[in-house]
Amino acid sequence: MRHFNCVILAALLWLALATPAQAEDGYRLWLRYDPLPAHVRQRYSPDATEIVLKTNGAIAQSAAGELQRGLSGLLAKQVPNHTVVRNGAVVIRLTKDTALGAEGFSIRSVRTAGHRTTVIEANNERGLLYGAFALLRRVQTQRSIDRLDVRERPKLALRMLDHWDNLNGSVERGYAGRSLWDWRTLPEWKDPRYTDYARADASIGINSVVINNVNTQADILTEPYLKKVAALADILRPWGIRVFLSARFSAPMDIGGLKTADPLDPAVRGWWKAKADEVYTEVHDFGGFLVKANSEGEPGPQDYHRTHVDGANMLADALRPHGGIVLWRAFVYTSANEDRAKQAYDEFAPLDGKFAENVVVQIKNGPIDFQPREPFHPLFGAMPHTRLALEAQITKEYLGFNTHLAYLGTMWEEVLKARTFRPQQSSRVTDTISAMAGVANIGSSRSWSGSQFDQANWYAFGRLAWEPDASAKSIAEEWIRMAWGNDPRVVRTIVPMMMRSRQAVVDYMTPLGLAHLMGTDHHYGPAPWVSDLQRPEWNPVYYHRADTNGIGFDRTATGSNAMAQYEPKAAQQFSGDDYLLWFHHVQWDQRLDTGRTVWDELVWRYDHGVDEVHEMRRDWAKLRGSVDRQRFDEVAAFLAIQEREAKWWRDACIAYFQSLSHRPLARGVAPPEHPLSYYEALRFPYAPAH
Ligand code: BDP
Repeated sequence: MRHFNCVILAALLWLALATPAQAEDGYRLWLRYDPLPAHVRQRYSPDATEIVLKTNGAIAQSAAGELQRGLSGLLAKQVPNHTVVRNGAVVIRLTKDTALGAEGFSIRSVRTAGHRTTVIEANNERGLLYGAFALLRRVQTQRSIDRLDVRERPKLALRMLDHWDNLNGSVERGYAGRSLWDWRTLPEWKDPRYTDYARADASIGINSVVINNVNTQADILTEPYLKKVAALADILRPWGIRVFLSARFSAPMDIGGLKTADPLDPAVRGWWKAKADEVYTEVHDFGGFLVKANSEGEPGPQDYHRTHVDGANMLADALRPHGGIVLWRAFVYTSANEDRAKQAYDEFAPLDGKFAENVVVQIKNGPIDFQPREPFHPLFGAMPHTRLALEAQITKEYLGFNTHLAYLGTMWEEVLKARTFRPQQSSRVTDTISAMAGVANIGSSRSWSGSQFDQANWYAFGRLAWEPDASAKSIAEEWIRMAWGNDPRVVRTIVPMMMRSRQAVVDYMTPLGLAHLMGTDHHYGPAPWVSDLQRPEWNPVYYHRADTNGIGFDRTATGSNAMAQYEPKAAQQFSGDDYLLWFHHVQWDQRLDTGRTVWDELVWRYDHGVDEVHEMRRDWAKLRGSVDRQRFDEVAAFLAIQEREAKWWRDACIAYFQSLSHRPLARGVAPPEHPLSYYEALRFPYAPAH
């Protein structure tokens, strides 16, 4: 009996040691702070022994608290807060160093009163916070903190997440559960998760958050909601984050009882002024309004024959006394007779210089709508006298939702570094913007983003908004080290998976510059055959223009001439196959540089995309046992879904395009699994988030 008890005890002990206290589910994001291996910890042993905070604002306290938490975890020892400086102290203090700007920081190894210390300095507390996270990042990725002399400042002043969260708790195009914000229990209940969210944002330099959907109800501007917004603002503020709201242009009518929302009507202008005053009494550092106007049926100034300038400047006037700004979106397309890709440029370029100085025009990365690949939006560089924001979509509405692994760092790098050749010869997209806004991929899911790898897109967005010249590859590596650990084999395996992943999606969904072939409304899966929707530009056939002779949208001078919206030299960047069918209608038999005909190349790319996913699966399988079990399994399962859906895309698109091209498949190419009619008949009434 005694022996039996001992065996049970031993078994229990083994179980307790072998099972982690809490399975890894991704909740901790990249802020995992698990102890580094002992021999690595050694390297940091003379440093980081205590935190000395020389200033006492709330944001600085967040910085010190996070450092204490992070260093204690990583170095597996208590790193206390102290008031006196001793050997190894991390000192956090304000300074006056104009070169660091409002949010920059320095981290230096210096001797303070004979002691060896690491000093984080900034002109204001937000810089201290970013400096603290930068130091933690170094330790977490096992870089030296010896002899440091680091100086950083963000290139863009406004680094923003746009949540498309609705007041009923759903998230438009959200694949990560419900909204983070629980409007029913706010303002009383301040879910600790809000603070974890703020920490994650701050760690990558996000300083602004729009908390509600661009397609919004005006109710968010009523008193009860403003109280809830104020509670959220209080939680986000110590992490350097300002709250913005999407404002519905018709609010003066919807909730104000006015008969019009005409921006030149004195009563309307008065209403917005009073509303702005009210918002600022609730949230003294409120950021401003984001507006989707006269876009996809949303109300706007054109309803009253006024211009975007009239609308934006009216709101700018109301916010100006308080230091607020207006983010006015340029996502517009209304004319059935004009190429959709041209319309935003045609409407906004002539308005350059007319917007108030506290208006920022927010432009999607490409001229259509967050497609897997688009050329950069021609408005970048075309409005030199207007502040511009680049809007990217972090949530992968058009890139396989949360179950497809697609690292978007490479996509954003492509657009940010694209050369506009205006206003200067040397200009790139990044030189033409003062802000970046990312449509968030965050929700109530335990992993925040609905998948482990979609966290990388949140991370990369913030890091690129801080430093748009950073390389997507180094950001990927940094994230992997923080989220999956520093094991060189893990890093070596995941970096190429991530770096190739977005091109794989392009290839199995919309290769060679195709766009918008997704299912109607929900955008789940392929539907290139759809041609019966009310407006021409809602139909995939509008975009690919395939028939028996050829395929592609002619946007050269013989077609819509959208090409002319770019500087001629900039347009040269689109001469490769990646943009072929975006700008040209070509014959199926035309031969490309690859030696294949357009038809064969199209099929080759579809196949290649599927092959790439197959390889990602194979590479991931090699990591079994090298990363924690739960996250490993989730990624493996999602990659299996991705491969199945990639094949579905490939098969459906080849079946459809072959029904038009009437060309045979090259030797060795597998025919689609089912006839075209099978794919056409698929229905998805429960596809998420639309
Ligand atoms: C489209 C989305 C739609 C958004 C719209 C926008 O499908 O849900 O409302 O963008 O950006 O891509 O306003």
